[in-house]
Amino acid sequence: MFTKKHIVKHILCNKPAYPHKEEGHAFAPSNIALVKYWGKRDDELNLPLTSSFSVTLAHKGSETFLSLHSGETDDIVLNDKKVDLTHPFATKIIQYLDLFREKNSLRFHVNTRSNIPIGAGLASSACGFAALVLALNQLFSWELTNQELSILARLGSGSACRSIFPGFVYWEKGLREDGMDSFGNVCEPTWPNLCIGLCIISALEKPLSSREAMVITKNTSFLYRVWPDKVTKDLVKIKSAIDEKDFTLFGETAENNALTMHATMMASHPPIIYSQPKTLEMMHLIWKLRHQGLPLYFTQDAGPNLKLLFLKEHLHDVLTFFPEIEVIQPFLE
Ligand code: 2P0
Repeated sequence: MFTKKHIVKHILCNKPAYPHKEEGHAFAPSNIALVKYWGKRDDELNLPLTSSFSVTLAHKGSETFLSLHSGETDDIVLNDKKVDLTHPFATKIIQYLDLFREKNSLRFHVNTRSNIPIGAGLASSACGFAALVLALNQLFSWELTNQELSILARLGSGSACRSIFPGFVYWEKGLREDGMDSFGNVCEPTWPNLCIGLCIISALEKPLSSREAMVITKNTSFLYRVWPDKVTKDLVKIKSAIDEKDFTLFGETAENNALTMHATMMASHPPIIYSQPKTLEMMHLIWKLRHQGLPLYFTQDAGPNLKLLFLKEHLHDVLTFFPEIEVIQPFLE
């Protein structure tokens, strides 16, 4: 049984234990899964039961400044406000930083700015941990490979291993017990006219974390037994859709994968439903517009918000019906 500390020690052997610089500074974008990660084979190391596939969101994400701090405790600032160290946002960061200070008592000042809502199913922990590990790499001058950075980010939050890379990213589930073969990889080709529309229905923090919801789903949902097979098939379809630039296959695969994940959650005990009435209203509008000929699809993560999927030539039409969305072009920025 491997712990996070074993993995950190293994990756950082012969690397500097003290910072060489005054400050580490990094930005990491958020990512949206098109074929979802839902359920783990190892809860300690965030090793997934299935591989997954995502698209990275260019400029939407977290920027982190990291320096040493002379106080007794870490000091954590989020969007210019000091965070109470007992708040879950802070405890997660402190526990993660503990992995990197075994033989010394370094304390850190962590200053993070995020341009996405925190804990609202917009992958804030993915970009947060990716930015933190990139900032650590800079501060300590470790010069780690992207593969090593991806593995370290995964120890903070599974989906963070995909946020180390731009564009389409495939997270290989890996087979090893130590998870050294479970990390993100960039997937070619790109899709320059792909657009993602962030449709924020609620930016409030979700009542049940993805981490808890995954465990409940895996342990209690009758439908979970078919989920890994569904993911395997959808991974083949999404890659083929991208290779062939078949947007119908792309949208149908992503939307159906998200709905299957939510159906699997709904069949849990207790049931898990992240959607709100407005989420369903939006889905019906999307289906109606599609029926009328607009190639528009959605995906949904562990929250009520939808991410619209469409091509740039339909931007004007999409904005007519969804004027409030924020549009991201992952391959142009
Ligand atoms: C994903 N999600 O593939 C899926 C789809 C949400 C829905 O990965 O416990 O914060 O830190 O590994 O990565 C969100 O879960 O969970 C997530 P942990 P994480 O994007």
